[in-house]
Amino acid sequence: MQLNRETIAQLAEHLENAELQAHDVVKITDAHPEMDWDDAYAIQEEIRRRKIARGTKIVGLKCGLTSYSKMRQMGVETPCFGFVTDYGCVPDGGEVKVAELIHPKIEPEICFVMKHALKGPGCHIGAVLAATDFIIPGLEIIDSRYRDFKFDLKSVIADNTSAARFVVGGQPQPVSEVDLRTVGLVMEKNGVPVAFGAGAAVLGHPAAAIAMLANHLGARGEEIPAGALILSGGVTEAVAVAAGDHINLRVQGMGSLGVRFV
Ligand code: 0L1
Ligand code: MG
Repeated sequence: MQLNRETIAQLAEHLENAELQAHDVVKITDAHPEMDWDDAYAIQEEIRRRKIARGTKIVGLKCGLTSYSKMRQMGVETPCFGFVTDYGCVPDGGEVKVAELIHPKIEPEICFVMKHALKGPGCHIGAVLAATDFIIPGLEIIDSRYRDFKFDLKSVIADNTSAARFVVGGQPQPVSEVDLRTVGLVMEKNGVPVAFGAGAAVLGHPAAAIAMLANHLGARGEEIPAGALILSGGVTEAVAVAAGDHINLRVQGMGSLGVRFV
C-alpha cells in the first residue's frame, strides 16, 4: 500500500460526500498518482465502514466491468468489485430521483442469490452454479462521482465502482433452467430497444464473474456469504438516463422489470 490510514479515511469521506450530496469530483489519482490497487479497495472498504456505522445495510455485492462492451467503453481489461446498499434498492416498477444522482446510466444484469457460501481461491463456474439458489434479472443504475466520467480503474474501485441504485425483478429461475451463456435480453428506453445482449457477454458466462469475485475475496481472507445477492455485471454498455425516462428490461424466460426516472 502507498497511502497512509489518514489519507485513505480522507479520500473515503471525500468520495462518500460526493455520492451523498450528488456533486462531482476530479478523479482521485490526479492528486495521488502513487495509489495502488490495495489502496483503492481500502478506500472502498472505508466507505463501506462509514455507511455501516451510520446504520446503512449492505444488501449485496457487485461485479463491474465484466462484459467486453463495458471494458471497451471504459478502456480497461480487468473487472472490479463493490457493494450495494439498502437505500440503493429500488422496487421493480419504482422511481429513481435523478436529483439525488449526478449523471446516471443504467445497465442490464443477471443477478445471483447464493444458497451456500463461496470461498476462493480456486472457485470456478461449477462451484458457483452448485452454490447458487436462483438467478434473477436486474438493472443497475451506476453514477460515477467523477466529473465528465474522467476516471481510471483505481479511482472507480475507490468510488465503490459507481454503485448508486439497483432493481431486481421479473421471474427468478434455478440455474438448471437457464443456459446463462445464450439467455438473451433487451433493454428498452421509453419503449425503444436501446441495448441487446446475451449472457455470454459477461466473461463468457455470468457465473465466471461470481467465481472471480469469490477468488478476489478469498485473496483477502473473505468469502461470499450464503444468501448474498450479487450483480454479475452489465451485459451491455450502460445507457444514459434523465428525468422522464422509463426503462424496461426483458430477459428470455425470466420476465421483465422496469424503473422510472423522475
Ligand atoms: O457496474 C459497473 O460495471 C461499474 C462501472 C464503473 C465505471 C462507470 O461508472 O461507468
Ligand atoms: Mg453494473
